[in-house]
Amino acid sequence: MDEFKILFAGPTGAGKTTAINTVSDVSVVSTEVPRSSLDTESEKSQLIPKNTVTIGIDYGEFSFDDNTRVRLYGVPGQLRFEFLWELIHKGASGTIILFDITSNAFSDEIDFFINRFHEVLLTDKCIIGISKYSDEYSPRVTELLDLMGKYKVDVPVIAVDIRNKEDVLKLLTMLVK
Ligand SMILES: Nc1nc2c(ncn2[C@@H]2O[C@H](COP(=O)(O)OP(=O)(O)OP(=O)(O)O)[C@@H](O)[C@H]2O)c(=O)[nH]1
Ligand SMILES: [Mg+2]
Repeated sequence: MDEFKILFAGPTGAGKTTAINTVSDVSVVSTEVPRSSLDTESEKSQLIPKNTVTIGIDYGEFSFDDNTRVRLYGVPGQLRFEFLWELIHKGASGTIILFDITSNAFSDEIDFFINRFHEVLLTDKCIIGISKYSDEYSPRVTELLDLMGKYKVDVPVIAVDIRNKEDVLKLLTMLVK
């Protein structure tokens, strides 16, 4: 049996929890709680902040076939849980960093995460996923690609609807095959 550990990282609201729920074959272990006053990041990034946030880890599994299983881990996007990121990244065979292209804090988010995950982006199998994409946001993709160039990061950047199983599987396939 080939087993892969895939980490979903990225800012709050990018879609990490949704992505894992979209593809998991097993019921997802989730640590969602109602948003609290501590969660100021959602207010900065989302016009209408989502109701719940992850405060622990998301865990799900997906089997491509009898011999290939992927274990999916999502971390909380908020900075007050940053200490969990390295811990959960340990032993990962691939990392997916998701960004919400519509976020009001997009520039700050890409800058922070490209730097925070710089070592991972240079050494691991990684993909950057763009959620909530529409053509009006194409200048933001250019901004991201420019930033990646500045930091010598060369990984695929893919627009996905993380609510769509085929889209999330496309990301997983690129990391495990
Ligand atoms: N309209 C729209 N909504 C989307 C799209 N992609 C994701 N969403 C929504 O965006 C939200 C993402 O929320 P989560 O999956 O909880 O985000 P998260 O990255 O886990 O956030 P934290 O746990 O707080 O770090 C969900 O409500 C999704 O349904 C899209 O393409 N269009
Ligand atoms: Mg989450």
